[in-house]
Amino acid sequence: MTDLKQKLKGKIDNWRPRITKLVEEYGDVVVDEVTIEKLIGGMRDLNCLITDISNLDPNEGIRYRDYTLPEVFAKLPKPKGAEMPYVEGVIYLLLTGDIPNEQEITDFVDEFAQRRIVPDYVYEVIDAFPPQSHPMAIFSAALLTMHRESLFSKKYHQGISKKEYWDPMYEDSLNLLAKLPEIAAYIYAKLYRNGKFIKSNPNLDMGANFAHMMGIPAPYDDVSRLHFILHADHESGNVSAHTAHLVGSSLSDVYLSTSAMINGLAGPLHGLANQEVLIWLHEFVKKLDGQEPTEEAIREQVWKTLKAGQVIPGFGHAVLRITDPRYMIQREFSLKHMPEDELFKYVNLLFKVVPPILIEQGKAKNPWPNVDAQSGVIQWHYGVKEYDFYTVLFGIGRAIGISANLVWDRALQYPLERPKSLTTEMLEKIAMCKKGVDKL
Ligand code: NMX
Ligand code: MLT
Repeated sequence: MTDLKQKLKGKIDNWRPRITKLVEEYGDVVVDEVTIEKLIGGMRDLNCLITDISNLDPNEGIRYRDYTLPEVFAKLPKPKGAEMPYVEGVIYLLLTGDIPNEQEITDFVDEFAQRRIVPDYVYEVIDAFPPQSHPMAIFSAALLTMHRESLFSKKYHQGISKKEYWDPMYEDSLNLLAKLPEIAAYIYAKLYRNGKFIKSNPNLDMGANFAHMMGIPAPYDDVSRLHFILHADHESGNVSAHTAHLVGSSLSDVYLSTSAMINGLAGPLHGLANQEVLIWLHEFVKKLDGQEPTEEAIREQVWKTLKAGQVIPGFGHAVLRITDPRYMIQREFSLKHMPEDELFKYVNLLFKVVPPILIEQGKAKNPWPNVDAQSGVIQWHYGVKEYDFYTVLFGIGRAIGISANLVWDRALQYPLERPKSLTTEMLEKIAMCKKGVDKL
């Protein structure tokens, strides 16, 4: 057993009695109320999930294992000469709750690189997709195909004890995560580079290796590290994380669960918003036809979008009530590395102009930008101009949090997720009864 796995085992053994105690001694404690508004309104603000991997405070932003993002970036070890930490460090952190020391990260980076080889049939499946396919559909299918590699599935059918589920789940998770950059870079090469795929380099860390396979020089290695770390987790209620947890709760393996989460991430209200931001921006740039963007012109375009009944992509959030700290970190990176970028100038103006308009319109509960308002522009700057690929990059990052959750879900033996549903008539009857009226 590796040191990391041994450490994880110790943490799991210590954690299990806490969950048992909560259920056995405090199982009847009421945590939240289910109102009709919450039920019909997409369960917004309903406290009904459990995870220890990350937590989202509406007024602070995400914490990974209790570390704010600035703390994560300051504390995680970095490759020599790099501005951004090892992505492998955030995998370690989310799994164990610990910041790895130099020896631990070196061992883990080596172990991780050994897991990166992708079976040939995955490339064949990718090649079989028609060229017009969206990369998220290809990505999801590629992960689904690898279900046959699952150690968890194999052990389950051999009759492994429930207490041991987490172990093959952990192996599957690392095996899958290590292959994601390779699969994504291959999809990119197939769709946009006439199939010219650059083979991976096992001597590089995950971020540097991805930049190498994309054929983009430094600082794209740091851009990749930044991107994957920022997108790793956002507690458990977002569509991608919740999907993976739900699918995994039926004891589907990491491959099936991660493929499913990619499908949820591919919606325009969730991860696809990073692509939508670039589409929106480019329509506007085209309209201006070479003129410098002004606040007035942007205001007009924002109102036009809103009056057409559409959303402003990259703004608003279901939980956050401040500017997303992930936006701010990317903004600081952009101010440092690409302040003169044409599109960044637009993004800068949107940051100033959109929130007051959304406040004036009075609908969005959060008028501030989220992570997707900034991420695509950085990719664009460094040469990844095919914006339908951006959500694949989000997916690589998000798979990190997903798999840490799946390992711990199995370790703590969380059961099949199966809430009860009601009909409209039942809700009407409940409303009449609680309000003491005969008719609604
Ligand atoms: N532009 C215009 N209207 C908005 C926006 C926006 N950016 N954000 C919210 N609203 C509207 C929303 O459509 C709703 O309208 P209606 O009452 O007509 O249905 C109203 O404001 C209230 O919505 P909220 O309660 O503020 O937001 P909700 O929790 O339902 O949804 C989002 C959250 C993120 C789906 C929403 O803010 C949105 O559609 N944003 C644009 C898309 C986007 O950037 N998504 C990415 C989110 C981050 N991620 O990576 O997943
Ligand atoms: C995410 O990172 O998943 C998004 O910000 C959406 C969310 O948290 O609801």
